[in-house]
Amino acid sequence: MRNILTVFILTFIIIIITALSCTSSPSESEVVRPRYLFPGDYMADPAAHVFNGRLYIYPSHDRVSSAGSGGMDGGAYDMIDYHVFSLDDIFYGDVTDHGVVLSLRDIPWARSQLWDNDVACKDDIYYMYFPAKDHNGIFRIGAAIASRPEGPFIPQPEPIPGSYSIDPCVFEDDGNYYMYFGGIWGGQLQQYNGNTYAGTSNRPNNSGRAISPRVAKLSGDMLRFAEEPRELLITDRNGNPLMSADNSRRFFEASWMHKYNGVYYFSYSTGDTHYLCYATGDNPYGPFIYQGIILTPVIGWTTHHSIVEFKEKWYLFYHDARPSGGTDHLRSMKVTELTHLPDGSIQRINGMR
Ligand code: FUB
Repeated sequence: MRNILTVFILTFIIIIITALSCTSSPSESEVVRPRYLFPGDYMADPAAHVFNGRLYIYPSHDRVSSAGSGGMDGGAYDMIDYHVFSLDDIFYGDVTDHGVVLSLRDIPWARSQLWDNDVACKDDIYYMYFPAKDHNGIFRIGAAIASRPEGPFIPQPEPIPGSYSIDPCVFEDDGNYYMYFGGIWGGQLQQYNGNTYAGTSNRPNNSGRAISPRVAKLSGDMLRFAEEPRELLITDRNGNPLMSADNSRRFFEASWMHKYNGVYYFSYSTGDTHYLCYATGDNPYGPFIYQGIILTPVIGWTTHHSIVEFKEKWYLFYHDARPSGGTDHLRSMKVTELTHLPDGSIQRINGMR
């Protein structure tokens, strides 16, 4: 009797294991693991674009600095130049480092902290947009121009008039170019009422509506705002604006926009809760409805990304601080595949992989 029972239990376990292995997602060995793109140096905030059939990456260039070890103003993120990288095969191709393409010392209006940048192309001219603190310690956004995607980029003598805060991302739609920008805490967005500078607070008030990222259409010459920056509203599924205290969902920094099947996907970091998440809308200005998490927390405080289609597949470019042993301001850029599910949602990615 006991033998029959043992055989029965073993058979049952084998059936369950077989069923699970048939229905679960592919095993780790079948999925291409995320790739660290440039082990030779610390690069973060990778903005990826396809230009002339090749994939280009525009990251921040992290470095060891005596400027600070942390703190509320992000002083440890003390970057002084940008590199450009390019590649042709996401997981297995060589990654070309095109070297330094813009340096802080060549930007007359900027004093410190070259943070996340982005690049757009119009009429075969390449425009880099980047934040830096000016000589008064206020973040502004500058533009620099190149004739090739790999630079070098020549900076404009002044920041974009009316620009402020950090993390510009530029998205082209039907021949119009929109800049999304802003970041709270060290990114200074809480210091503005609308577009007006209103003080030096280090933290937003944790009550009321969450602070909104900003969006502005760019002028025909790509060097100015064609309109006053607008607030980009993110709501829950009932149309209620996300609140400041809702720090697992509200906007913190790291704006990115992509379009898939006619839907606009605005993605961003939640900062102190360390998620990359997304909200969808039916036009570039929104409103956007919060949908969920794209990437769970990575090693390191910041999380920042771009989403791009290349050779008919979609990818998430991001960073973590695993290679530096978890030093928050020494980050390494990575890439992994991103999946839009049939219902339009984005499959969640594990940040610890
Ligand atoms: O790289 C400096 C800052 O850290 C970026 O601007 C933020 O988005 C965060 O990643």
